[in-house]
Amino acid sequence: MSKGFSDILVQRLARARLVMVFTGAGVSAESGIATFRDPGGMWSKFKPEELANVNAFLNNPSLVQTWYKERKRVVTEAEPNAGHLAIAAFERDFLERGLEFAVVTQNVDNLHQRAGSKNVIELHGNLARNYCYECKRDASDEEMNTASDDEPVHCVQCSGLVRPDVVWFGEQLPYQSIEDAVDAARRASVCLCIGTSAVVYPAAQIPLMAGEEGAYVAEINIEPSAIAYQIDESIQGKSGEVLPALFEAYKEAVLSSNQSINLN
Ligand code: BJW
Repeated sequence: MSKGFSDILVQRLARARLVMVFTGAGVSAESGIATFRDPGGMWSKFKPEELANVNAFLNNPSLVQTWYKERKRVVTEAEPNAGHLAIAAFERDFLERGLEFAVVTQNVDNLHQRAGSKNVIELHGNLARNYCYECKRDASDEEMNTASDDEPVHCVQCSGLVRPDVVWFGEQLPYQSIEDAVDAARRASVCLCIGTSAVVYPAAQIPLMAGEEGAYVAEINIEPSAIAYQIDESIQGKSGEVLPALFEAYKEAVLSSNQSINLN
C-alpha cells in the first residue's frame, strides 16, 4: 500500500476483462475547473436550486445562459490533466489487449474526450451542446455566440428558449446513457470511482451496482466520498497523481504475468 493503493487492486486490474471508470468533478479539479461542492466550488457562489433546474432557467434565462456560457469558456480553455490522460492510456492498453473499457462520467466538460478516451458515457450531458427547450432542435455555437449577455438566446426556428444540453435536478438522465452505464456496471471486473462526492442519484447508484454485481470497487478522492464505506477500497489522493502511478503498477503487473505465462 506504499503508493496508497493495494496490490489486490493492481492484480484485479491486470486480470480484468472490463474496467469501468466512474468520474465526477474532482477528476477535472487539477485542470483548474471548480468542483460543485468543495469549498470555493461552483455552488459556494450559486446554490443548485437557483441555477441547475428548469424553473430557474424559465424564471431567469439570461442569468442561467450566461452562467453556462462562462463555464463553457472556462472548460474550453482548460487542458486535460494527468488523471484524464492516465484514464485514456488505460483504455488504449485495454483495447490493444482485446479487452473492454468504459468511462462513465457525470462531468459535462468534455475533458475525457479531449484526453483521448473513446468509450465515454455522459450521464449529465455536455456543456458543448445547446438545444431549443421547445422544439428540441440543436442550436449551433454561432447562434449562441451572436446573442448578447442581456438578452436570452432564442431558437431561430421556433423562438423557444435555448438551453444547455445538461441534466438538471428533477430531470431524467438520457435513456441510452443509463442503459450503457448499467450494462458496463453489470459486466465490470473493476470499477474505479474517481473525484466524486457520490451524493447525486441515480448516478451514484452506478458504482454501487458494479460492486453488487461482483466488481472490485475502489475510489480515488482527496477525501472519503459518501459511498466510501460501501466499497472495497478508498484511496486518498489527487487523481492526477494516483492514476499515473496506478497505470504504471498495472503495466508492470501485466508484464510480469505475461512473462510467467511464457516461462510455463
Ligand atoms: C478530488 C480532487 C482531486 C476534488 N482528485 N478527487 C435518491 C435519493 C435522494 C435524492 C434523489 C434520489 N434520486 C434522485 C434524487 C434527486 C436528485 C439528487 O440526487 N439529489 C441529491 C443531491 C439529494 N437527482 C436528480 O434530480 C436527478 N434526476 C432524477 O433523479 O430524475 C428522476 C426523474 C424520474 C422521472 C422523471 C423525471 C425525473 C438529476 C441529477 C442531475 C445532476 N446535475 C448536476 C448539474 C449538471 C449540469 C451542470 O454542470 O450545471 O450534475 S448537479 C452536479 O452534481 C453535477 C454533477 O455531475 C453532480 C455530481 O457532482 P460531483 O461530480 O460528485 O462533484 P462534487 O463537487 O459533489 O464532488 C467533487 C469530489 O471531488 C469531492 O468528493 C472532492 O473531494 C473530490 N476532489 N479535488 C480527486 N484533485
